[in-house]
Amino acid sequence: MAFFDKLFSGLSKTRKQLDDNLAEVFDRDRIDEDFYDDLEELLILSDIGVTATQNIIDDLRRDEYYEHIRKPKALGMHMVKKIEQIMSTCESDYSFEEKKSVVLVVGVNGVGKTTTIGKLASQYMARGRKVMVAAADTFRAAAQEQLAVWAERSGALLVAGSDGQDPSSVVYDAISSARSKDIDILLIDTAGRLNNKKNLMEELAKMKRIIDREYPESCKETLIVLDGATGQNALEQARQFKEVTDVSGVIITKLDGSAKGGIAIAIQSELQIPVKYIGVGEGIDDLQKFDAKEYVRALFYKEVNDEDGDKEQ
Ligand SMILES: Nc1nc2c(ncn2[C@@H]2O[C@H](COP(=O)(O)OP(=O)(O)OP(=O)(O)O)[C@@H](O)[C@H]2O)c(=O)[nH]1
Ligand SMILES: [Mg+2]
Repeated sequence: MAFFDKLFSGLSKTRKQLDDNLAEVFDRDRIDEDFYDDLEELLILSDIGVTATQNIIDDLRRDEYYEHIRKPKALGMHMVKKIEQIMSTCESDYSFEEKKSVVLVVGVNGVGKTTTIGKLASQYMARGRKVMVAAADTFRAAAQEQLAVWAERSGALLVAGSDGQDPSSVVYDAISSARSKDIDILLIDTAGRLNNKKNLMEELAKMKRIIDREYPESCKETLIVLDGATGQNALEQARQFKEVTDVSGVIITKLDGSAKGGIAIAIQSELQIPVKYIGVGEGIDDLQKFDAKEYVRALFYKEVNDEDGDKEQ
């Protein structure tokens, strides 16, 4: 199945709940307080979140007034366009891919960090970049092996620590190896769980310090991986990681399952961190750069394809 089709079917639950009801609201003949109330409720239910919803509604009220939008349908199309704009990434969001960079991949356990690193490594290798992956998840015994499999599959070099080794020392070793081997992109896999959350966060901060100290001239990227099926929890996780470290991008995985599709919008508007990649499955090609246009098309199918909104019937 093509990437878009997986995304489209993964978001079907959200779309059914959101899009069908939106169609009813946008089909009304006037814009009034009921219209805004109902729209607000629908957006919040789809996991777009209170803050993002509030921003969207405020924007719509302003644009209705200043741009003299009179028809609910026109305002609906306007809303979708706005969301697409909010979600659009810039080219510079991916500039690290073309430089010498260190990418720290963080997130709670089970969200898909190791798998995502494997997919990224494969894709960068296929584009001719020299890639190294570092297994700084020394907490879980199987973690190193799992990354080793991906390294083998992608052809990326692997630096692994021993079980229980200080993760920061693995990072240290990986950086010196990456520098001596002229590696382009170093991807660092981290543990999703330590004995407690405080340790996890402290460990991350320490790894960041090592990267800054040992490889100051590199382009530094911290990507947080979030499971798209966990809705508002994912937002909360992103918030917590953002408190302790500069997160430069978000990766939302598992958008092929019964994902709560609005969560990407919530994260972008509440935390102002761009969603850079999305995952829609376990295969190498099931990770792609986030495409705001496709995402919006998958989520608001009826609003976007008003004339031929029959794909789902
Ligand atoms: N359906 C689906 N499954 C995924 C996706 N990404 C990862 N997974 C699966 O999610 C499970 C957990 O993935 P891991 O990569 O091991 O997650 P992790 O964050 O490294 O987990 P820890 O190392 O325990 O913290 C695996 O079974 C993956 O195959 C995705 O986009 N879609
Ligand atoms: Mg892992």
